[in-house]
Amino acid sequence: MKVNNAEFIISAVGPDQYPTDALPEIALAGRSNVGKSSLINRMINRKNLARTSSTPGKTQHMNYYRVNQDMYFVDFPGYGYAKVSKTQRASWGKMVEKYMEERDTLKLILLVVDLRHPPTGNDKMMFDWLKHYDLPLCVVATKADKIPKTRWPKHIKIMKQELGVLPGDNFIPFSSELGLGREELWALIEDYSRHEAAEQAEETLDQDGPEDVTAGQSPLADEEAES
Ligand SMILES: Nc1nc2c(ncn2[C@@H]2O[C@H](COP(=O)(O)OP(=O)(O)O)[C@@H](O)[C@H]2O)c(=O)[nH]1
Ligand SMILES: [Mg+2]
Repeated sequence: MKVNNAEFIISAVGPDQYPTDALPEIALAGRSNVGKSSLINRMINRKNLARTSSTPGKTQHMNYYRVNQDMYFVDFPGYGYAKVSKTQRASWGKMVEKYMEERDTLKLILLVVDLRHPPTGNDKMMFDWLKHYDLPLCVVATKADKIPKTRWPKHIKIMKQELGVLPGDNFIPFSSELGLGREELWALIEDYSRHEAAEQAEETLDQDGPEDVTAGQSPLADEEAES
């Protein structure tokens, strides 16, 4: 992907603020401070478009960044952020969950984890939840620059084992600092954006009518953000 242009679009607090132009969306999930904003910045090669901050999570918004006229990154404030009330976390969980289940334009979810450490309970819960709903997923293990490359295999093995990543699941070691994994991740994103778009076009043709947004019910809304 050649990034000619990237811009911040909106900090959405609810579905009525999501863009309506139907461009593919790539969402990032992961705990606060794991490196989601940095990953977006690296993908678009801008130092500070997606705000990186060590005191995140005051507001619980979905930040939309558009790349060229091609797609959006959707940055969620991380889960497991302790300084919000239980009620806030629950309603946040529901918003994210609704988005993930119902958003037609969502093409791929990047579950961002820290390669240095085994996955947290929330990482595992998120992974299980995404798998359960069969959502298109790539685990991105970031901060890889913080461990020597000789130790990557060990860390990758532990991460995959503890999350339950299976052969054939998408898994990319990454470093926002050095740009490691960037090309591989772009290739995957482009692949998912195209592939799914083609499938949807077929479906629309088959149905010969307007698409319906199907509402799913999920029991996990209250638990997603627990830490
Ligand atoms: N060395 C290194 N530091 C990183 C990397 N990604 C993020 N960080 C640092 O980790 C902190 C949190 O990153 P941020 O992107 O704000 O995390 P977010 O809360 O998930 O959006 C910041 O200080 C970043 O500079 C990485 O790949 N390598
Ligand atoms: Mg962030």
